[in-house]
Amino acid sequence: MADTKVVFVRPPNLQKSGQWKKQGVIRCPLNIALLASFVRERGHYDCVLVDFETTEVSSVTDMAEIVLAESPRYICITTLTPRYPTAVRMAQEIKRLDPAVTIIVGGPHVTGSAQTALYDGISFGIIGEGEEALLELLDTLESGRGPSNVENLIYKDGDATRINNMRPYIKNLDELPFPAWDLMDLDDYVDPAYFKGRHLAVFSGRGCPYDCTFCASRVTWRRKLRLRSVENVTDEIRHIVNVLGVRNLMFWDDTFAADKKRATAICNRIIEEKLDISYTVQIRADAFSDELIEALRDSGCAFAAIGVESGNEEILEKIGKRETKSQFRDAVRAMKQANLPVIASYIIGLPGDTHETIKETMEFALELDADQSKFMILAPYPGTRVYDIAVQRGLVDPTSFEQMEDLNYYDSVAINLSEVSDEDLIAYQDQAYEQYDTVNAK
Ligand code: B12
Ligand code: SF4
Repeated sequence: MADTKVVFVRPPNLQKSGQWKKQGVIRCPLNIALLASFVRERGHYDCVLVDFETTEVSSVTDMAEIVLAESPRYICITTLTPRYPTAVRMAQEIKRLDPAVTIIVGGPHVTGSAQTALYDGISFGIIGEGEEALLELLDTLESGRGPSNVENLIYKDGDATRINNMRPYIKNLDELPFPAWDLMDLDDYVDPAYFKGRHLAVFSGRGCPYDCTFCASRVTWRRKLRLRSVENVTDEIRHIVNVLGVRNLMFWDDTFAADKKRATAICNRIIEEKLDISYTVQIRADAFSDELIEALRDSGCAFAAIGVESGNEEILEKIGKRETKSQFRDAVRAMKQANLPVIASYIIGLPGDTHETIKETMEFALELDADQSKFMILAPYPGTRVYDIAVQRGLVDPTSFEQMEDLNYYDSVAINLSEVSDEDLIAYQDQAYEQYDTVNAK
């Protein structure tokens, strides 16, 4: 299929705010780099990546023209909820300019709102894990067969949206090819707050067995945890350092130390092989041990991010966090003692949050005194349990572009499940950002 062009697109973040934007942070599009790599290796498709986070565009016509300049047969768009309206508008403009192309969408937003995701102009959606489903869809379409049997596919049948069965998850993640970083300019990906020079991302495992009510991990990964081997992860790091010349990395696992032994082993391999990298991880506070903290620090961990979420025990219980304030205290104390920088994140506006509980959260942040603290306003994303609460309360309009764009954590309240007004939630966030040294740690 070397002559069949597939263009992968990350729509821009057109949001008025966003902490990373204020700081000039651009993260790499790991998911489309993985998808492109997979269909290129297994299907020999000719793949191109267009990242509108790194390309200046002022209109959807600009975007459509840039994508169509690549002469694609298939256009694959990755989707986060706040960017979905732009993705749809771009898809419709592309179809207006070139009705012959096939537009496929996938990613957390489509997976969480499969029933409503297929707007005019979008031919197909893929839900859940994308690699095998996308390859099968492309192969099926290329061979002229109808795609209605492709697992994980969503498609239109007249006015109805059909959602096909889910395929099993990929058993052995070590078999995935490394991301197709050769398809992009690595100098574009910067984060001056954390790294000097460019940075890339690695995932060493998919999914999280926990079930926090606000978290969208369950939407795509269904609480199944799959881990790559220490060997395979180290191979990828070695490739990034030695072949791509990048030494700054972010591990984008939902929770890096889901298996403490494996996490420690990865750190020890980085040390043994003298890979000399600087990297970041997200870890549950209850996963830390002295051994892991030392291994993280000695292998170049620039910071470890923990989700504290609330300073009120009852709320912690209600959101299914399964961690207590004393566990957060212990973790932060141990990290500080070991000189491992820690970032703690908090959510304002959780279900049941009152002025008192929000103040408790802010006081707890002061008490923990992490190296950095960040405060997000609750955004119930499709497929999460807080989204179900919002649906039950009649607060969701699944086709409202305005609501999707406002599901953004910062400076906006799209759906309020707390006992506090929208204005007050935003005021608390502003106050928190004035009071604490904050940064977007995602
Ligand atoms: C890195 C990251 C970011 C980066 C880059 C994300 C990107 N893709 O561009 C940045 C900083 C930009 C970011 C921003 C946000 N993020 Co974010 N982010 C992540 C994180 C940590 C890793 C993403 C990743 O690469 N995962 C690994 C890949 C392999 O998984 P994946 O992206 O889901 O892709 C697979 C499938 O979804 C599918 N797929 C994906 N795209 C496509 C496209 C096609 C065509 C097909 C067929 C398949 C397909 O195939 C892939 C491989 O199997 C995830 C958590 C996580 N661990 O996944 C959150 C996550 C994706 N983010 C999330 C959120 C909420 C946000 C924000 C909305 C939050 C905010 N701060 O406002 C913002 C977006 C703001 C905006 N206005 O646009 C949610 C998603 C919720 C949602 N419905 O959108 C997640 C899941 C976190 C969570 N657990 O709740 N994020
Ligand atoms: S917030 Fe963290 S621990 Fe909770 S479900 Fe999401 S990834 Fe897992």
